[in-house]
Amino acid sequence: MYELHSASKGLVSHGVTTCAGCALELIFRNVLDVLGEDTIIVIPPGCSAIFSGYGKETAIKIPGIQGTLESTAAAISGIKRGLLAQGNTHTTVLGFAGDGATLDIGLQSLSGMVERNENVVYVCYDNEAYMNTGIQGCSSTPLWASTTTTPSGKPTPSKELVRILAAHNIPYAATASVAYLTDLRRKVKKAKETEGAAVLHVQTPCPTGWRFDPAKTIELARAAVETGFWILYEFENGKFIINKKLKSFKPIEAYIKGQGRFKHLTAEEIEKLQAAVQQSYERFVNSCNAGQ
Ligand SMILES: Cc1ncc(C[n+]2csc(CCOP(=O)(O)OP(=O)(O)O)c2C)c(N)n1
Ligand code: SF4
Ligand SMILES: [Mg+2]
Repeated sequence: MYELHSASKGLVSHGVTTCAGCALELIFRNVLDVLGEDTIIVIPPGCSAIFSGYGKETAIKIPGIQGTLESTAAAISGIKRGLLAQGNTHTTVLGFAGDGATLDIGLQSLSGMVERNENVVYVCYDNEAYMNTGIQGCSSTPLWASTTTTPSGKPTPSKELVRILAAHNIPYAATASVAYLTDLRRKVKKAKETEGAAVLHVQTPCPTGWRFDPAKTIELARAAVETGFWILYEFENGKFIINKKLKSFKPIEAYIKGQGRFKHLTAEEIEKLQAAVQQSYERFVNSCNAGQ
């Protein structure tokens, strides 16, 4: 177990605007706690922007701006270059963006940031849809999950951010989960210490969009890992490292039951989903073993 550092305990205020049970708050607090107050943050539109505040009010006690949905990676690159031009090599520049802002609308900007190997930290909190604007499906929405634009289930699987970035030969990228906070904090520290671009992809259970009991956030995040639905891994020095290898898979029901977005699935579809999740996990492990 760990405690938030007393020195930075106050970087996020106590009253915040997320829905009850939202994993975003936990991620925000832990990321800022590890990075510390010598950090500048850029946030695009989305739930994190509402979290960070509006008008003259803010929940975050570090300098930052709200940018556009497509340009977080470009904005943090520019801020970092500006600081370096002033001789400031110590300030961490952080992009904190949703999945729509990262995997869809901001992917081009992120690709450029990694290709240039900017010395910044980018965290994608992934609640698996455009939540802030009404739960529209996006490329991170999982196979067969229901959203307002895919009411009978999304017909395609989600993109794999870390693997896309590995194809850019990024110095450091990793997935993380709120059910494994020690692991998440270790990865944030590593990202901060990386010379060059570092990106974290954090699954972010969203009680409102996924339609589950807000008391179950951590339980659900853990079930995502134990069923093979969300794989905890890192890409470093050109190699993948799986942080939590599964000896057996928990039945997928442990993850999807209790989530309204999957409740339309028949028993046969649940079986197919189980098979798809396992296949995808095994393909990933095999590709790691083959050093790909
Ligand atoms: C180019 C552009 N298209 C659409 C919007 C409207 N918009 C604002 S927030 C948002 C949702 C962003 O989704 P995501 O990045 O996943 O964050 P979340 O709301 O899920 O936290 C959208 C579509 C916008 N601001 N800019
Ligand atoms: S919609 Fe989801 S991600 Fe957004 S604040 Fe509510 S619970 Fe959190
Ligand atoms: Mg989202």
